[in-house]
Amino acid sequence: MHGFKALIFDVDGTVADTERDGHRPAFNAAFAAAGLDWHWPPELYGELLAVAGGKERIRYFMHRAGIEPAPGVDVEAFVAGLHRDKTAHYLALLRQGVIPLRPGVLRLWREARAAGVRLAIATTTTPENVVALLENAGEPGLSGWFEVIAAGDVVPNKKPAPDIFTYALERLDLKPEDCVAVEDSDNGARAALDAGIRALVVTVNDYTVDQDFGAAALVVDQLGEPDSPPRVLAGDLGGRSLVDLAALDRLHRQLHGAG
Ligand code: XBP
Ligand code: MG
Repeated sequence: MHGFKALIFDVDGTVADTERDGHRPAFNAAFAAAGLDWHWPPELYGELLAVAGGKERIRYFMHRAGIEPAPGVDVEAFVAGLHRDKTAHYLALLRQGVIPLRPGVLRLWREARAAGVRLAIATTTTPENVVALLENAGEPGLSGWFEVIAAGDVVPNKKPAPDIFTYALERLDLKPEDCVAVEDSDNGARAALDAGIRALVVTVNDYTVDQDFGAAALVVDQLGEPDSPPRVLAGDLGGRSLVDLAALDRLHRQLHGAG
């Protein structure tokens, strides 16, 4: 029996490294198809990741670059159209099965399922992107493992606002202290912490490694597999060799008592 009842996972950057070789080329393909000369190379994209959400990121780019919509063009509709096309390109990429899950993700989900720990998603990206990523990850029916997929525009404010975590907690009918969150970015960490989830694990990636994760309980470079243990950047694994339910339970108990 564990002190927590559910794991709530972010998707982009946490479940898989989707940004540089997934979302980014999909944005560029949509720009090219629309006849725009915009192009987001990997480094610029890292800067644009400061803003979560594809539509929000396009608007942020336009603002930064001083790009005005053509006269008579409704900017909301223009951005929404571009983003719809970007999603189509991204889904096509996912269906090629070229974006694997990060190390330890499936291992931890399997362990959670076996132990009766509930699984949920809290992400900024669109729900169809989440389902496609999971269904092309090599484990048939994987998206069905998740009781709640809280995604995209179901809440008014994207991360770092806490809204998507609060929404996931409501759908799970759980309190923040019943859950462990797994994130990869400063925006995501703030969202989880501001939703009241203190048992927060951050698995950094190349885009986020130098960010500030506030009061995150544990920061690692990956969840880890038996043959590739994680590097611990903050906090500790309590003698465990990877991020497993026992390590999370210890961390949760330190924050919340015996529960
Ligand atoms: C993920 C994002 C998303 C993706 C693009 O943030 O910021 O915007 O980059 O997704 P997080 P969409 O991992 O913090 O949830 O284009 O579908 O919005
Ligand atoms: Mg993320």
